[in-house]
Amino acid sequence: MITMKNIIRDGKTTLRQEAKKLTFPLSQEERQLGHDMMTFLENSQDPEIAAKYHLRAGVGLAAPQVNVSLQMASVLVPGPEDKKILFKDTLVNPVIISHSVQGAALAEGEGCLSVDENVPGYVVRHDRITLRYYDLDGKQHKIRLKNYPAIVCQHEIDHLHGILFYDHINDKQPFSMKDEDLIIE
Ligand code: SB7
Ligand code: NI
Repeated sequence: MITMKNIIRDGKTTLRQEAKKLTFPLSQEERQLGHDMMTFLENSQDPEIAAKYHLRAGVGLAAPQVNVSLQMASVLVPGPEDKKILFKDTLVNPVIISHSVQGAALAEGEGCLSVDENVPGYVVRHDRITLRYYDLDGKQHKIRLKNYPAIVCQHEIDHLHGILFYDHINDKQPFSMKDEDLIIE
């Protein structure tokens, strides 16, 4: 079971490396990692399990965050009414094949399970993306995402390229953005 102990923190080299692409079929170990990352997200969003194991709630987890330098990330975005799920899958070798010109940032900024401090500021990303990825079975998916799920996937894909959310924050004016950029509440 993945817990906070398995999640490496800012300063460790793996977080700043380009992760390796996976080849199919995945090994049993690689598939297990994908399942374990998704289970972590499910556990982290369950108030009782999260309290019991001291898990910080997460909507995504990328393999480099558990010190595995591979292009794999799990995403679990719950909807506004708790029961509905906006997006759930484990992304293997994900690539953003096109995106909107429109930028967007979360009003509250972003956080990261690998960054213990709060770093305030807008993280301006693409509002809409077309994503190509493979699931753990090797099935190819091409999907369009917008708003929050699109932001989360971009945060996770950044991890696969050694980028952390605060790299995008303007350190002189952390809450500056273009008039055109969308703020997602
Ligand atoms: C806010 C939080 C996340 C993504 C986008 C906005 C995910 C936080 C958990 N992670 O550190 C996953 O990499
Ligand atoms: Ni993160």
